[in-house]
Amino acid sequence: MRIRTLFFIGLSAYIALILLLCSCSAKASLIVEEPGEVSLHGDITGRLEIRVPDVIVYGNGYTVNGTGSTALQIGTASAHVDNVLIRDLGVVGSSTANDLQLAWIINAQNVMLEGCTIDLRGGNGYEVLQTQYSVNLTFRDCVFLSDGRNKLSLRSESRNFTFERCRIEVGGTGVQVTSGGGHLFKHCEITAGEVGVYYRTGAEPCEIINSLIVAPTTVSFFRYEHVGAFDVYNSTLIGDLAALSTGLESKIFLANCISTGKRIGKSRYYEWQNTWFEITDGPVGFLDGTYIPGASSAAIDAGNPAWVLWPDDLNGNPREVGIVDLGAYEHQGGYVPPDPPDPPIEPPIPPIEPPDSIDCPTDTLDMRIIWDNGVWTLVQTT
Ligand SMILES: [Ca+2]
Repeated sequence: MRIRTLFFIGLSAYIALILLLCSCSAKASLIVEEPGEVSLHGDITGRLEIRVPDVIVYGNGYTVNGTGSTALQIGTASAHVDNVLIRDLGVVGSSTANDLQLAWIINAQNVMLEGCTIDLRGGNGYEVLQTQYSVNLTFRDCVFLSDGRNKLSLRSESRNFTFERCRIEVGGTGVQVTSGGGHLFKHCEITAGEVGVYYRTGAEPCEIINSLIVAPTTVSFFRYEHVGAFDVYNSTLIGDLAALSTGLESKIFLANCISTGKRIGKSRYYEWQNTWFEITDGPVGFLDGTYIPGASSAAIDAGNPAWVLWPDDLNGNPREVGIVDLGAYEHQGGYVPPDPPDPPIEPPIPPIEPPDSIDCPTDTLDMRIIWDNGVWTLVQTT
C-alpha cells in the first residue's frame, strides 16, 4: 500500500509536467491514443483499447464491461505497442454467440497485468485471453475465469510469458500454447474442463513451479509435436500426462511432483526425480476436499530440497517443514511459526504545540515506472 501511494504521488507530479493525465469515468469505450497514464474512476461499458506505447492504466478496481467483441485490446494488427502496465482492473464479457474474444494482446511487448480479473460469461469454445505476435508478457496476481468451454490461448509466435500467483479456472483448455514458447508458471492454480496445459509447436522451454493443475477427466499436461524442454517442480498434476513428439525428443522433467494419472507416450519422453505417478487419493492421503498431504501421507518429507524453487506452498504456508513434501502443498503438522521479534522501544515523544501557520512544501518527487531489462522499475526523474 505504501508503494502504491508513492506511485500515485510521483506519477501525478510527472504527469503534470510532461504527460497526459486522463482521469476517466467513462461509460462508453475508451481508446488510448497518446502515451501517458489513465486512472479510471468508474466502469467502462464497451472496450478499452490501447494503440500506443508507454501507457499505464490504473483500473482502481473498476471494470471494463465488454459485450459481443473484444473488451480489452492491447496492441493493433498494424503496429507494435510496447511498455504497457495495467493494474487492478476487472474485465467482464458476456456472449451467447461463441465469438467473444475477451482480452486480446497483439503485436505487443513488455506488457504487465497485475491484480486484474478477466471473466468471460457465456460463449462456448472461445478465448478468455488470446495473444498473438507478443513477447515479454507478465501476469501477476491475476484471475482468469469462464463459465463456458472457453480457453486461455497463447498463439502465433507469442513468447516469454510469466504467470505468477495466478488462478485460471475455465471450462475449456486451461492454457493452450500453439506456436510460441518460453513460458513460466509460478505458484499458479489451473483448473480446466479439458486439457490443463496443452503445449504444441513451441521450441522454447517451459517451466511450472509450485503449481496445481486440475484436469481430472482428461490430461493435466499435453505436450505435442516440436516442443522444447518442459520442467515441472513441486507441483500437483491431477489427470493424465501426455508426451507425444514428431520432432524434437526433449523430455518432460518432473521433480518433487505428484501426478495422479497415467503417462501417455514413449517412456523416453519422461525423466523425473522424487516424483510419484499414477497415484490416487489413497497412497497420497490428501486431506478431504484438498490436495494437501494428510498427516499419514508418504508424500511428506519425500522431496529433494535441491528442487525447491519457490519460498512457500500454494496456500502461502512455509515450503520446507522438515524436508520438502511432494506436490504443491506442504503438510504443516507440528510447524510452530517463530515468535516475531520484539518491536524496538521508541523514546517517548514530547507533545508539540501546533504552530500558528504551516509552510507547505512545494517540492514533490517526480517518479515514473519504466520497463528495464525485463522488470518494472520505479525511477526518479528529477
Ligand atoms: Ca515436509
